[in-house]
Order: sequence, then C-alpha cells, then structure tokens
Amino acid sequence: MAVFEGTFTQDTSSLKFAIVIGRFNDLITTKLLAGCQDCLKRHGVDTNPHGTNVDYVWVPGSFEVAMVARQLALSGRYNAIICLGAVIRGQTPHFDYVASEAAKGVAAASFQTGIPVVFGVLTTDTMQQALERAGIKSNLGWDYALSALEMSSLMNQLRGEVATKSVFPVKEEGLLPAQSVETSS
Ligand code: INI
Repeated sequence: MAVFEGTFTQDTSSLKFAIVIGRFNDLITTKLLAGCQDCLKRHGVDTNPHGTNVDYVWVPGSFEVAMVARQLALSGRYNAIICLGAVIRGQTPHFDYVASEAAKGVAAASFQTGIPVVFGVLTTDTMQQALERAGIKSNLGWDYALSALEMSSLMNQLRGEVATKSVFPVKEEGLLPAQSVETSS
C-alpha cells in the first residue's frame, strides 16, 4: 500500500492554472488575486498573463465563477482552477443565495470534471472581515494558490499510479493486491 501526498517542490514550469475572479467587491478580489499570484510566483509559476502558465478570467460576481470554472476544467487544459470571489452579508438574504450557489457550483465543477477547482470565495459578515482575510492580517489568496499547487501535484501522482497499477484494485472477489491486477495500456 502507499501514502499519496501533494508536494510544493515539483517542477511547476509545466503546470497550467486558470484563475476565475468575480468583479463584484473587487476591492477584495483584486487583493486575493495578488496574494494568489505572489504564492504561485514564489513556487516557480510564471504568472504573466501573456506567459504559458496562468490564464485569467473575469466574471461579474461569485454566482458566475463556478459555471466558468466548469467550462475551463472541461477543456482539459488546466491542472487546477482557482475561483476567487467575495460575498459580503448585506441587509437581505441575497448573500445566502449567492454564497450557497457559488459553493455548490464549485464543488460540482470539481466532481463532474475530475479537475481540482479551489473554492476561494470569501464569505464574511462585514467588509472589515473580508479585508482582514485579503491582506490586512493575512491573505487567503496565498492559501488558495497553495491548495491548487498541492492538488495538482497529488492528482498527477494519482493519475500516474492509476494508469500503471490500480490504486484501489477491485475484482469480483473483492480487493486484490495491486500487482495482481492487469493493466491496459
Ligand atoms: N456577488 C458577489 O461576488 N458578492 C456579493 O456579495 C454579491 N452580492 O451581495 O450581491 C454578489 N452579487 C452578484 C452575483 O454574484 C451575480 O453576479 C449577479 O447576481 C448576476 O448573476
């Protein structure tokens, strides 16, 4: 058996990411994006929009990020997609609908495509709380980029492993040792 874990020390020069950013509350989302880029850059990813590693897609708000992320994931061009948004509670229940649909949509995009889609949509009660998480105290954009790097590495390992010998080989008899399972090439 084996332990699989993503690393941050892989050769990142061939990794491809897409970052989907909601324009709504862009005071926050541009800061999340900056944190995200800083982390990717320090891990060897070329974040230049004219480079070969990262594409950027702007959408109106958090409600739209998942739909676009799913489309990008389906293209098969990316190791991971990072969704950035900021949903801040107001006086109406609008917050709950936008936040909940964004979360459900991002999860669905990931499940349906098998590509890691990182949920980088902040949901806070106040603008102050959002600012604190987007640069004043820490910048969660950094953490979202780390998740994308880790998941890219992990999925690459699992794909390699599944292609050569099944990680969870199941035959009619039940679980068998990996080496006894025939592989098709
Ligand atoms: N979009 C956000 O990203 N954050 C919000 O706080 C927000 N609020 O509160 O309304 C918001 N609304 C816009 C929404 O994401 C869509 O863009 C819009 O409804 C059009 O579909």
